[in-house]
Amino acid sequence: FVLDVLAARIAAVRELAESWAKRPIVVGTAIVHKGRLLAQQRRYPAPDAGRWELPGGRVEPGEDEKAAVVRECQEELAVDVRPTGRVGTDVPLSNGMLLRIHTAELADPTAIPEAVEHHEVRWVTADELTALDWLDADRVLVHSLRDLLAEA
Ligand code: 9L3
Ligand code: MG
Repeated sequence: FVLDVLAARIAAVRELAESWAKRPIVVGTAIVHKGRLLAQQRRYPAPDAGRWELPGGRVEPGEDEKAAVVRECQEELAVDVRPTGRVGTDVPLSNGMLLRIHTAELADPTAIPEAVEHHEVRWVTADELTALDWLDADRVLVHSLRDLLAEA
C-alpha cells in the first residue's frame, strides 16, 4: 500500500514536470547598450496598454529560441540583435506560457531601434528601469536586470 501511494506521488510529480516542460516559450530580450537597457511600452491589448516590457514574443513551433529573439527584435524594433546569453529565471505567464529572457547586443551599435508596434522604446538606466510600470511578468525580473546593468 505504501508503495502504491509512493508510485502515485511520483507519477503526479512527473506529470507536473512534463506539463511545465511542455509550456510554450515566450522569449524576452534584454538588450544592453552603453550601460542602459532597452524597454518598450505596449500599445495593446487594452489591459497591457501603457505598461512596459522587454521586446519579444512566442517562439514558433520548431523555431530555435535565439532565432525567435532575432526575429522578434526585427519585427518590433527594426534592428538586428546578437543573442549573448540568458538572464533571470523563467516566469510563468497567466496564459499558460513561460517567459524566458535572453540577453543580446545590437549587431550594429549605431542602429536606432524604432517603436514599430509599440508606443515608445526607451533606453533606461538601473534607477529608471525600477520606476517603470512593467507588465507583471517582467516586473519579477527587475532585480536580475539591475544586476545585469551593474555588470555591463
Ligand atoms: N509577454 C510578457 N512579457 C514580455 C513579452 C515579450 C511577452 N516581455 C507576454 C504578453 C503576451 C504573451 O507574452 O501575453 C505573448 O507576447 P506577444 O506575442 O504579445 O509579444
Ligand atoms: Mg511581442
